[in-house]
Amino acid sequence: QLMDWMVHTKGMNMSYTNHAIRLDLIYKVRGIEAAEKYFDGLPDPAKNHRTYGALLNCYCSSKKEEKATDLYRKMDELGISSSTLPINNLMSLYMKLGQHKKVCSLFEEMKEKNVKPDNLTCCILMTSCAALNKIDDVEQVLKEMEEKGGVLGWSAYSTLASIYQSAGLVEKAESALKKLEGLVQDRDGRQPFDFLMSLYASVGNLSEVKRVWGVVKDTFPKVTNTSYFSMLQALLKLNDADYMKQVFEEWESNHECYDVKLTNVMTRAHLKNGMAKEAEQLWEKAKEMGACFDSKTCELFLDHYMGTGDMKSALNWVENVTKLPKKAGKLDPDKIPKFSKYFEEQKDVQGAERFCNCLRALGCMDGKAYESLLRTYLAAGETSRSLRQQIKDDKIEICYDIGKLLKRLGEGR
Ligand SMILES: *[C@@H]1O[C@H](CO)[C@@H](O)[C@H](O)[C@H]1NC(C)=O
Ligand SMILES: *[C@@H]1O[C@H](CO)[C@@H](O)[C@H](O)[C@H]1NC(C)=O
Ligand SMILES: *[C@@H]1O[C@H](CO)[C@@H](O)[C@H](O)[C@H]1NC(C)=O
Ligand SMILES: *[C@@H]1O[C@H](CO)[C@@H](O)[C@H](O)[C@H]1NC(C)=O
Ligand SMILES: CC(=O)N[C@H]1CO[C@H](CO)[C@@H](O)[C@@H]1O
Repeated sequence: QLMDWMVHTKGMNMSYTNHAIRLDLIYKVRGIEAAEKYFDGLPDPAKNHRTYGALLNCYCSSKKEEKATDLYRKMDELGISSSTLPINNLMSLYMKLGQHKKVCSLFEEMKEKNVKPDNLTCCILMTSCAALNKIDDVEQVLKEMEEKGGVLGWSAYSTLASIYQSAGLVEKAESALKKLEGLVQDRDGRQPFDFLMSLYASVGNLSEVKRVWGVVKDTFPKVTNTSYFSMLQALLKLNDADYMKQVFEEWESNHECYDVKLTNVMTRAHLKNGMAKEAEQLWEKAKEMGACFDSKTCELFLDHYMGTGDMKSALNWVENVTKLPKKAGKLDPDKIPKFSKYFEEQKDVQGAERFCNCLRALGCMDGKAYESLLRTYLAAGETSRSLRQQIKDDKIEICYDIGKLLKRLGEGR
């Protein structure tokens, strides 16, 4: 809107860079076709490496392989394809599409054209070689880049470490992590440390996770929730419940904004260790602090209780789902028959009614749910005067099966 105003209202001339930025914005806001149209409408001198590059980026982001490849060839003909950014973009597209051989041949092309690879080129290439199961080639790529000097930053070694870890090469992964840490500079911020904790956890090295956590606390005046999140996730991977608790409590007593994501990690840990009561207490405490569970929380508890067959506690969490904001409040449809069956078998009318109230609140009360509710009444030998009316109120058709069940319950017309 601001750019539209600059051009149409203020009559300002756009620089070529502005055209490229605008193209990118148009793509993000209005989609690929609008971006194409904008590009086609540009005056010839504005169709340069920047705007071509921006359009190529749109094609790559939306995974339009053919259009991206064609455009790149066109840029080649115009002699404007020889720079790192467009080639990285295309490589990244091929990598995402699993066309790893094409990534490698683009790299060859890059060398022929004398284009300088950067961190990202290196990460994409290594990932593609690893996907082709060619660890030797990964090392070769890295060696080539190292020899060029000054190209690689910490991110290349984080990719390398994660490749080694996936391949089960723990020692090599650890030595890549040492290299990573050596390359971290002040301006890189906290992110490399989050990677370090996560990767050390993946190779199972608790003492290094704790050491890096110490570095984070010494280096930064404030530990962010993101860092706490990385640390808790790392400890969850290593299954160190005691230390997790210590870290969580430290955050709980220092936090500025309550972040339910952290409480969810802690919940996951408790449930994994069969400590449902502790997990519930976390949320009672969160409630006192004015925080509320989210849909992830409900899913964690529901899966846990349904897995252990504790359907009464599971029902509590279905009730909690109904308290979520409208959009988030959803119940996995596969779960519904399991509840219905349970209440029928238990002849638990009260539970079945509570469950149906939830379905109603979530907008998924239907004929099937009523059939089960009626069967539960029958099994329990109970009846209710208002069932037929309630079905009507819910605007559910009294089909043959429901009619039959109502009759057996002695509910006449
Ligand atoms: C835009 O460019 C045209 C032609 O180069 C020029 O006449 C005009 O004054 C410029 N307008 C502004 C607002 O710079
Ligand atoms: C990317 O490479 C440059 C050197 O070209 C390096 O200074 C920088 O730290 C690297 N970035 C990352 C995230 O590794
Ligand atoms: C963890 O890493 C440190 C430092 O690299 C190493 O000395 C130690 O043996 C490693 N521990 C495990 C359990 O792998
Ligand atoms: C950290 O907190 C902020 C604001 O409270 C939130 O937007 C962000 O998603 C949180 N980060 C993590 C990793 O949970
Ligand atoms: C954390 C939380 O609010 N849990 C509630 C889930 O629902 C049951 C039953 O409605 C309540 O007792 C819990 O307090």
